[in-house]
Amino acid sequence: MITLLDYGAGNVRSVINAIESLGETVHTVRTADDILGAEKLVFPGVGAFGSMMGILNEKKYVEPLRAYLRDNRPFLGICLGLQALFDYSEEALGLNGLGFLKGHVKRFEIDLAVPHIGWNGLNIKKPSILFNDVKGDEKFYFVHSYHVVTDNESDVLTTTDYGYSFVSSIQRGNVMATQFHPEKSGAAGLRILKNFLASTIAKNQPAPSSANTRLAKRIIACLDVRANDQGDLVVTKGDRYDVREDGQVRNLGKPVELAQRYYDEGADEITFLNITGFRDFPLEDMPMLAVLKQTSKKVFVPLTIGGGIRDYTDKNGRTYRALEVAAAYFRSGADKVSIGSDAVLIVEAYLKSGLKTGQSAIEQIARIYGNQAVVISVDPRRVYVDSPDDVNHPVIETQFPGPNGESYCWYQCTIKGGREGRGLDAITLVQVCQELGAGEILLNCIDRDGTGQGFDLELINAVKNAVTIPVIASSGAGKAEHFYAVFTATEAESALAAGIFHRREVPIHDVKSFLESRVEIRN
Ligand code: 1PR
Repeated sequence: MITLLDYGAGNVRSVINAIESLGETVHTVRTADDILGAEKLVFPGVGAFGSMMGILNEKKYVEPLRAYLRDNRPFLGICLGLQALFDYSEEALGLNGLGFLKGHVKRFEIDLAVPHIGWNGLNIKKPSILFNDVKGDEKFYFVHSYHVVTDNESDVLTTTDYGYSFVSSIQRGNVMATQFHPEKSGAAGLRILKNFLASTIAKNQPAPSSANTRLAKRIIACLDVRANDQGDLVVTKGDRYDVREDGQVRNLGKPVELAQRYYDEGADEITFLNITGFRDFPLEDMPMLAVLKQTSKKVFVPLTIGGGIRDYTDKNGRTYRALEVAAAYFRSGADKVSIGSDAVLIVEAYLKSGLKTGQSAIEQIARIYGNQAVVISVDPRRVYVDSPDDVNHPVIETQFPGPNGESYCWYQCTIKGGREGRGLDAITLVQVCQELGAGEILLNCIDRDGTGQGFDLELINAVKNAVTIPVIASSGAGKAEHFYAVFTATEAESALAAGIFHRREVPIHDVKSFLESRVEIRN
């Protein structure tokens, strides 16, 4: 029996699912006594350091945790569960951590995108049961803006390179903790978890390596989901956002089955977009939550879900907050949520008032679940102009002139799945969203969606240059070479595709084989 410390924020469902998939049962901590009585304790901290310590203090878990750790009893911390072991964090100055290990938690100070999101390697510094039968060249999933700085080098189990070398896991006696997420790291991560659950001595250890580790470019499979005219929830796919063919919603498969297939085929991440979320409120449209729950039982890579994250009042007058929708998604197994239409409205309101209210969906979700959990899904379309002076928006000079030979364009934001164009441009949108606390940009492009003509590299470069958070390039992938182009002609951290995977035109494996010797990827 494994005891799991769930302090109520973020996606602990994935950790439970991963442990259960290994044949163990999980008991969730309800009282401080559960901590003291645990045989093996897993602490999957998610979200923000301040809110985590606030809740641990409020629930009076801090002293039992310290006692448990002092007694050298088996402990596995994950992500914030590692950071919590230290004295304090720059993320929430003035709040004490558990102080079991001397040192602190510091924000990345690098020229690369922060958060550090994606699959990176480990430099193993000492033997550990965690590494039994691990080869050593596997990549593991990270998602964090802060890392630990320890006073005791002897506690360092692994380091990882991102701008500089940072501590990616520690071990002191039976207390172990990783910055990466084993529960989201596919087969390699499950191996680490299994070792924690079952191993008592270190054996079959990987050879030590001192080469720098490298963050992989991610290949993301996207499933646009909606009910078809018969009422079945299906994966569909648009052509420039039009998902109907001969009047019917295209049906490309069942969401859970397809997600499982992409996991098996090596997708680094899976995104579900509930594309009618703007009119069918997700908390009334429960099938999406069921899809997430089922998927997260079998798919051990990060899951993002978007669609319908906004405040909403139902016909009985009950008002739901966007935060509640996000919370329901996280509880069902999502690691990140993506906000589309509402982000545009939030930015418009911000630009009008010049005030950060702290109440927008972006700010609220980032505060509780951490910036890395908030993705902004942008649905822009090109608007061509003859001259940069024609509009009051950032304009690019394009190699692909407009229908009347215009050689400039700006990118207009849309809402409601491209149905409504707004006066806001995509560059301003992403900048303000970053300012409000978004952690990643999912950059679609209506002009390229479903066309197979390749990503809009001009758009991606313009957005990437405007923000410091990671950008997912989306829309237009038609062949493996398009992924190579996006990873070499732009600084995008990941690329997403839908149609070519659904129709089996270019399987994920072919994309990865093509990239393998050219771009850092996860095998
Ligand atoms: O506005 O917060 O409720 O979120 C709705 C979400 O649904 C948004 O993220 C929006 O992008 C998405 N969405 C709405 N309508 C459509 C549609 O297609 N009619 N899909 C839609 C957006 C774009 C990508 C697609 C890529 C790759 N689809 O998801 O997967 O373009 O496709 P490709 O590789 O086949 O070219 P809210």
